[in-house]
Amino acid sequence: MSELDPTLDRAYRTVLDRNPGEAEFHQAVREVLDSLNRVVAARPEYAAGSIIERLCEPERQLMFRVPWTDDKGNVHINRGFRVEFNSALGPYKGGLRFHPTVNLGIVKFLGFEQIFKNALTGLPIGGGKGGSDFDPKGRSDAEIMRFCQSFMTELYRHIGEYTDVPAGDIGVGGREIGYLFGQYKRITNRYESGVLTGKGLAYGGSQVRTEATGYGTVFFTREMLATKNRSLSGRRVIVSGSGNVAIYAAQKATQLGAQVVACSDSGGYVVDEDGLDLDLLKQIKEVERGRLTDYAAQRPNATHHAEGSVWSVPCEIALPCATQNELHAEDAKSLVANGVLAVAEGANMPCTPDAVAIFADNDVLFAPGKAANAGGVATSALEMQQNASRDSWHFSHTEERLDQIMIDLHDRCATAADTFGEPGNYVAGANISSFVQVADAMLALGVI
Ligand code: NDP
Ligand code: 2IT
Repeated sequence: MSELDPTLDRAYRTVLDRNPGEAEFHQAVREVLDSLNRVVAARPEYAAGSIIERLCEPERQLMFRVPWTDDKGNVHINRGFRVEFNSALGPYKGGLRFHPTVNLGIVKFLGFEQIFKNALTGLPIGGGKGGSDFDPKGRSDAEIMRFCQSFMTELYRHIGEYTDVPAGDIGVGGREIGYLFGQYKRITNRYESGVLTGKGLAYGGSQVRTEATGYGTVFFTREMLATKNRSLSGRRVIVSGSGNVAIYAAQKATQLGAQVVACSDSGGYVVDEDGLDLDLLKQIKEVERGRLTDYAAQRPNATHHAEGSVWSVPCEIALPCATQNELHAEDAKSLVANGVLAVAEGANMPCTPDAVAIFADNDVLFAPGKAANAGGVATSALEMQQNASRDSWHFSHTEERLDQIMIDLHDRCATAADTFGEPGNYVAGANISSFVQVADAMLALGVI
């Protein structure tokens, strides 16, 4: 952490005082403010307009009760959230997370990150996030449907294609978006395709949205490596997680000639020196909703490790794609000792600040999540574009659009880093470039 300029320091202290106990939110705010000393010095109008204070206070925060009945007739009460953080650039946009660890601080950290990520895409979307502490693990399809219907029965009044457009995140994929969209349509009596993204291809979804976050992370990694005249071909890669982002990061890395040798879930990790069998992984994770122990049982050369860290396995490219603060300083040290060249965050804030500092000190190429995983929300914006024009694009065209968005996004971060005297620092580049865009829009819109 650097010393903050007095304007930034004041704003940060207000965030700490006003949001007690929200450690992840504090961490996400601090990470952005740490990049902004030179920006606020160069642009005094930001301080004069209290832009930092305004940015750190969500425009609207919603919390609501979600009652639902399980298959045995027991009534459960979960908590639902939607934080509509900033709409300077467009309607609030960001995913819904269903996981027992979800609380207001988690949703605020994710919503805050989303403001800057969405700005980086170059597309007209503001930032928001939501979810619930509901645990989908082990629940039947009927229970998931009832939960989603109850969740939407409150959420529907707050969202809309011009207001707030949710999508998926941890625990929310195509199945959940289908149930949420169905309930929205039923309650409102409107076929408003653009109110949710990540929809199925049969009813207004976009090609490549399922693959987009993982693919985009690998496209960004390819661009970073290219600045050092390197490529992904022949590289040893590790992903963490084995959900939506991890699977499609592994798939694109494999398509570009890399060998993906390990992945993880909350029960441990597998190492498969033959390269992950992605058809098998998809079958287990997407269709059967099984565990990595099932994968290891079906691959003779794969080993499952219930203890320890996936980051102890040697690799040249590390793609953390599971959850926040999953890669610690000790992990970063072992990655560096094993010769890692590049780390790109497919997940949101998976590397702790100490880990990021270790990568920087050792000249490891490092892409922060708000840049590296922006391909998912960017393709959501392409889905909104297709819905608005009542059109649907082919896979290859949509993938080309995503690829170009990630190339431009990489260049935007690299250029901002150069301009502010930090060449190669993608953290600074991503934060500065997106902050300036959002701040200028906020100034233009007046004190609102
Ligand atoms: P999924 O639910 O599809 O998969 C999540 C994966 O991470 C699972 O393998 C899960 O293991 C693991 N995981 C989740 N929480 C924990 C935990 N607390 N400890 C250990 N492992 C955990 O989610 P996604 O792939 O969609 O999301 C992964 C990350 O990517 C998140 O940080 C998300 O915010 C981010 N992201 C997602 C985008 C998207 O479009 N989906 C876009 C941009 C970022 P298990 O099954 O055992 O729980
Ligand atoms: O963190 C993210 O960017 C997402 N979960 C995707 C958000 C979206 O609106 O597609």
